[in-house]
Amino acid sequence: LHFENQLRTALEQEQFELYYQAQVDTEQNRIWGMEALIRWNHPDRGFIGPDRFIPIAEETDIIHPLGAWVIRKACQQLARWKQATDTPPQVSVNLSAKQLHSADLIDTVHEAMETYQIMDGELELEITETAAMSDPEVAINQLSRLSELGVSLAIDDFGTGYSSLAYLKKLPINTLKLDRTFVRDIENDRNDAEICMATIALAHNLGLKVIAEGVETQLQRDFLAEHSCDYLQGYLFSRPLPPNEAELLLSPDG
Ligand code: G
Ligand code: G
Ligand code: MN
Ligand code: NA
Repeated sequence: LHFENQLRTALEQEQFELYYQAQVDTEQNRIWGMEALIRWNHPDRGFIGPDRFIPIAEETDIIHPLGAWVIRKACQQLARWKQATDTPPQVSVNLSAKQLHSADLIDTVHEAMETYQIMDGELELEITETAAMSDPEVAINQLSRLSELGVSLAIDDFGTGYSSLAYLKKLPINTLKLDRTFVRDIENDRNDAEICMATIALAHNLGLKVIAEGVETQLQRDFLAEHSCDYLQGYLFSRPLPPNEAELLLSPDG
């Protein structure tokens, strides 16, 4: 309960911040997207990562106001980058399962897009396989409505859940995010390499783009480039950065 109250206070006092991690185009090596990743700048304890408070926010329903704050903040940042740079990225936002199944989600996204003049394809929402699989009818309905708003949709942590191909085909998604556990040992583990290749082929056959997560080495990059992975994300390119530092990456000489 103590922690729950602290989360509420944190939201009121704007103790949360969005960091941004670059997603680069594999061929051109240019920034194509920025993933928003939340941090809690706690007055006593310093920065706290989302793994430590998102699950509690979900259990306590704080995820609804918190998630809405993330969506608005990311759209505000995107509007700023559209003004400040010639080559603005798309911005992607992580959604929790509870948010995806919430009746307010569509209005929240719609309002933020109107307020900040966000156009088709400029905002992407990431949902995990597990979130997309729980209560599929609701999920399909919500995703379709988001898609109609012009939001791009990505399946996060792909390969770690249980989504079937038959089901995936029904979803109006644009992108698969290949989970970083498969990328990590791509050079040494034959099975992981096969999974990466198969996922890329599967995605392309379904008309989807692929982003590989957790790319840390040049060898991983080369393997993924050779196997036509569309986009890459990971420490090799950039860590998650505060907005002003992320913006420096967006300028042509940055
Ligand atoms: O940034 P980091 O690697 O510590 O993120 C850890 C986890 O927290 C990831 O699974 C990421 O998807 C999740 N996460 C980061 N920001 C958000 C957010 O704004 N909302 C939700 N629901 N999850 C987030
Ligand atoms: O589940 P999701 O993909 O949203 O998680 C994003 C998380 O992955 C963030 O916490 C981010 O800090 C972390 N991350 C991003 N790039 C790398 C990387 O190259 N290696 C590792 N180990 N983690 C990464
Ligand atoms: Mn993500
Ligand atoms: Na992920």
